[in-house]
Amino acid sequence: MSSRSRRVDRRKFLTAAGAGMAGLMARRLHAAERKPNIVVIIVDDMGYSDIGVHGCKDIPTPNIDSIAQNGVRFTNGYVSCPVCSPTRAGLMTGRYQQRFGHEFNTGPPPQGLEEHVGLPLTEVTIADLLKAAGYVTGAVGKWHQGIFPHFHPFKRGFDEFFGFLHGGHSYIDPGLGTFNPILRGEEPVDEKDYLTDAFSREAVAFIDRHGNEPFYLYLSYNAVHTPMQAPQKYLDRFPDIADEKRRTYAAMLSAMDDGVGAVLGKLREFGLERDTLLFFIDDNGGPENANGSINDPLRAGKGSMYEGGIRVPFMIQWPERIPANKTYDKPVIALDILPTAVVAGGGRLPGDRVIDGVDLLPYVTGKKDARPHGTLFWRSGTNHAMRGRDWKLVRLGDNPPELYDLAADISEAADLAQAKPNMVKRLTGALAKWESEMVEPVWTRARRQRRKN
Ligand SMILES: [Ca+2]
Repeated sequence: MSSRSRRVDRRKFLTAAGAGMAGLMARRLHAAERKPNIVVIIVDDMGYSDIGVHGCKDIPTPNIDSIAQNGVRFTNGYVSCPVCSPTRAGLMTGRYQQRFGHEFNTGPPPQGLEEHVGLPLTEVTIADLLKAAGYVTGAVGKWHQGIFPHFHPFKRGFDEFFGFLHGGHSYIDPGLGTFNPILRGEEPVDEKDYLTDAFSREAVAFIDRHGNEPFYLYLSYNAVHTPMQAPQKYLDRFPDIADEKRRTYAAMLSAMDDGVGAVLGKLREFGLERDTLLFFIDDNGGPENANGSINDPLRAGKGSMYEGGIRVPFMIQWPERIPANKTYDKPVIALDILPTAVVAGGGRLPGDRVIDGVDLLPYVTGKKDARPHGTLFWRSGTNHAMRGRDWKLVRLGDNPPELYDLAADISEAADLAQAKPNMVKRLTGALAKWESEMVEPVWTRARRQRRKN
């Protein structure tokens, strides 16, 4: 919140206090002066239609759904990559990750290249910016931004960390392990709880420790990524799902939804819910064959440039400032989380680099009516996509470009490239211009240099 909007709010509250509600208003005045807490919940490989508010019938997700009911759900919400690590790099920096070469998943990195494979050290993270604005910062869960010590969350703006550094982890008896241990800070711990429950426990404990100061909590569940593992108590919730993979997926998702509920419950218990800006997002579409997820009505899934890879469940709540139970239909992207959070938290956006995301608050509150983004771009090696208003260009390797009208054809069933050559040309030109600002993927460059030496 800017100091100006704080002053405005304060005047409002003082006026209202004069009307004889001194006690309540004193409490709300305190709320208005306080920086909002910021919580980002990111989940892994969940299907687009696997939550209640997206029409799921076989897996109840009351807690995730409650975020949409208490806030705004984005119906055209995107991530900047159809796989895990680059999406997180974009989210953490507010920038297209191709600007700094974080174009591909991190590995496990080849031996000898570990120090190159991770979120480049030139980048400033949302945690760096919120920490500078006076926040205590904590990361819980999957990191996937590099395993070398200089990529550790402690070096990227976080005061606290509980989780693992690689891209995935077993859930049952996650234990000590040497390859990819569960860490508290930098120390391996012998975790015994089901991993999703452990992350929920740690997220709640973080709020418990820091409820009296502005905090930023980044809660990164690896659920519902493979391996498919769930304890009996969650499996028992789904006796009617016959398919074993889908049943395990449902159990894993249900455990994660419980965790979202525990976080929301703790915020309510402390009276912090109204003053907490909370984002919920999925890091890419579901890999339907691998984990039993469903992306209907979107085409394809994880790894794909079709909507099933990149359009995801995405919602935001902040009862103090954002209306409840609304949908927002203009395209937005995970890159918007950083500027939205940093502006809300009274922080400063870096002035020395392009920030591709925009502050969503004026859009979701109706102050701005324009589209937050006229164009959006995706690139993963030789696969490309771009969205210009409702037109979507897809270019996969050397195949001819495809064109879809997302307003009429969310499933990308009818390729209109032949019928609309001028639109293909226009979008291809915009994509080329965007690409001219991007750099070579870092780990490709590192591998090439190693081969030379
Ligand atoms: Ca993922």
